[in-house]
Amino acid sequence: MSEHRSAPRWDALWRNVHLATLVDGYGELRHGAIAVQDGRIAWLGAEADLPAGASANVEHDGGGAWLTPGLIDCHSHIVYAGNRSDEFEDRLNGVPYEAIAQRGGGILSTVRATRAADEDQLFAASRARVDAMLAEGVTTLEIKSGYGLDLASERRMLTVARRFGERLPLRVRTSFLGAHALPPEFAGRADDYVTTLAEQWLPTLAAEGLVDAVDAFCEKIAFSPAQTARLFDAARKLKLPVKLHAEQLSDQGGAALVADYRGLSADHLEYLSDAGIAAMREAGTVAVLLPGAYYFLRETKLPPIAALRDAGVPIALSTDSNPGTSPLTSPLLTMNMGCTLFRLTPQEALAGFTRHAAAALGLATDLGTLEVGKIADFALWDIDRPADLSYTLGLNPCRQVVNAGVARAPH
Ligand code: DI6
Ligand code: FE
Repeated sequence: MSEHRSAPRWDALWRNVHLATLVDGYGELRHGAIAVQDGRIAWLGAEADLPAGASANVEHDGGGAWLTPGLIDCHSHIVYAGNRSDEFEDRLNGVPYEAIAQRGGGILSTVRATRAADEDQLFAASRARVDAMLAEGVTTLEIKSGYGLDLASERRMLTVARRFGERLPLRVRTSFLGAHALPPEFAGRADDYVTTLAEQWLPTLAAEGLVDAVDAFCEKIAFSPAQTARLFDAARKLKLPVKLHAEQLSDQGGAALVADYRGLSADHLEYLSDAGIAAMREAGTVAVLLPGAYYFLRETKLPPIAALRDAGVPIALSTDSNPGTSPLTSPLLTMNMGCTLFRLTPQEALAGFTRHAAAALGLATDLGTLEVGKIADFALWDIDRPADLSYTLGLNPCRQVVNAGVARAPH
């Protein structure tokens, strides 16, 4: 029998695009084409090298746009009710922070609003923020719990997060952040609270399929390394990956702790030590930098970016979208902040929202770069070169988004 290669017919094909594959640096491939079969990338290369007679059921003319992997926001607290613009305004009018805290402000005011919202209200309250992400090419979004702080409300937050993944063109990964703050019901009993999280709430919510990873806020004003370790032990028993809010306000050795558990990521990291960097490198733990919180808190201590870079620790960037310290829903503005505030290069900023963000969610085999076999999540941009994505403030050049091979308008 003679070998006969018929011309491929794919599900979908984009021609007339410049590809930034992010495989090696930007991985620029000008005048390219990319084909999709069964939701995954089946072929990519120069358009001139398309196999003879190649065609597709749906053919797109990219109009000379740049096509990147869909953006991945790997750290968000985007599901919550209410907001804290009142506190923001009061503080700028000179009301002391303590006075705001005394009247129940801060995280606990978001907890009250979130507890009071039912599922539909919570979904509606968060919808505009998620839509803003979708408009800027986000195809995968991590969403944390942590404003419920009782079992029913934590469950409701995670259920709403899942609902975003079901109802919108979005892949959602959830993280259980019960260890975000101490709820009033456990005042003065932090160890009991952690026991309740580790032995009851986490196993229950995990059994309900609501938890993809476990996170904690390891800080003087939150949970200690020993308490964090107890929670991580519970995660390990359930075979759930861990990540950590580490070294945001002080050096607690959190990065080394999460690296010890082969954690996916250590996030924030302004006060990260050399020992923490070494541990992360050793474990392959991703550094997730959050310039929005650095900006909004008017922090002055920079994360040790050069040392992370020198050590070869992968650096992801994320919005940290939350009502208290980063009311930010723009990946593109975050990339700009990564460059201006943290001196990342535009290439590092884009890798931080694609390749390394995928690794921070444990999804690197399927997402984050343009490679044959990976899921066909793309964003198309009307830009001259990839650096434009980090360069402008407030412009959104996203022209089309593709989720597993299915194209949609960004907004
Ligand atoms: N670090 C933060 O910056 C936010 N959570 C955390 O662990 C603050 C969240 C808030 O103030 O609502
Ligand atoms: Fe956070």
